[in-house]
Amino acid sequence: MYFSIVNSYNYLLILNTGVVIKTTGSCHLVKDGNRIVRCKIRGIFREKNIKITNPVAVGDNVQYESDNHDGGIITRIESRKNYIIRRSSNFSKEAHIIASNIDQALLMIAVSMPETPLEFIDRFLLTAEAYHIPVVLIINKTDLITKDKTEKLQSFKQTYTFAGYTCIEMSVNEKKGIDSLIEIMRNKTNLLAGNSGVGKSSLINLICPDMNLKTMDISVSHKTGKHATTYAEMIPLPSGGYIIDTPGLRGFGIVDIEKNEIGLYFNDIFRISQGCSFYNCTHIHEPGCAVRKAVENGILAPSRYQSYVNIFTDQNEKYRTG
Ligand SMILES: Nc1nc2c(ncn2[C@@H]2O[C@H](COP(=O)(O)OP(=O)(O)OP(=O)(O)O)[C@@H](O)[C@H]2O)c(=O)[nH]1
Ligand SMILES: [Mg+2]
Ligand SMILES: [Zn+2]
Repeated sequence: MYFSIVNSYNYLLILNTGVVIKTTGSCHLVKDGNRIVRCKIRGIFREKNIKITNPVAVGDNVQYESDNHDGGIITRIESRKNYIIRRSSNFSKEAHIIASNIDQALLMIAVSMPETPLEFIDRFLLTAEAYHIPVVLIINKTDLITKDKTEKLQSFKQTYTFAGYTCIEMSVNEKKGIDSLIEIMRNKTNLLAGNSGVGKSSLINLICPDMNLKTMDISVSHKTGKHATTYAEMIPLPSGGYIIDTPGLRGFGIVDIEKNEIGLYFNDIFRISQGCSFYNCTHIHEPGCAVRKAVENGILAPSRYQSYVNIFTDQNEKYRTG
């Protein structure tokens, strides 16, 4: 899209606008109607306290200048409705915006091959809640769930349904669970995130057969330490809306959330905390804590409480690293 304004010097300035669908280092692909323009950026775009490693993120609405068909220069990033951000590495003051302006995040996990750590899930959910982004959990690779893992799957679903999340069981290999997800995604911009190897790109290849995204057997990725997907990319859905494929995450470092806010964004803990004796209860040591009591009574999953404590006390470095 473009619109023109007449500036004070009385000549016509053409402003092109579009949305960033892929960024690979210094080159950003901007979708402007049916045109895709390769853009660079001019100047430095800054976020508040933290250094952002990628000033332009997939999903950004931008203005760009272009005087030919080959490329353009991004001159402005419109303010973001929301974004998912994580700290790039431990002890680092740098952060990475995974994607912006999203309607919904889909967190894909697997019960095995590779098993997704629960604290990783809770860290992701906390960040999404803090930015008011709804999350749907996709449990992929259900074809690999053996009898001894069935109980684990049930308890997982119970934990996260109690926390207020929709859980979809899926097997991309057996084409199960796809239709209900397509309905949930319709006409929305959906971010697809999760550990490397859970099957994100495989899912998109199934839904959007023309895409042919690169996927990798996890025995290969384990051996080489490589991810199949290296850059986030926004892809149109045949049923309307978009899905954003992202490179696998190892950990999820939390950015910009105050300690006293953590309990507000764990939906289950927040609900239960209404019964704590102290209004500012941290649920760590205070008497009359309804949250600790709920764990003792089997109402709140111990893993949810443990994730809360680890994030609150800034422990468990394993999941803070990029
Ligand atoms: N058994 C089984 N394997 C699956 C399923 N879905 C995907 N896979 C396999 O899992 C491996 C990894 O899949 P990818 O789609 O590359 O995973 P990804 O999440 O995109 O990984 P990154 O791009 O590295 O983040 C591939 O060998 C897929 O064939 C499934 O439902 N069941
Ligand atoms: Mg991938
Ligand atoms: Zn409490």
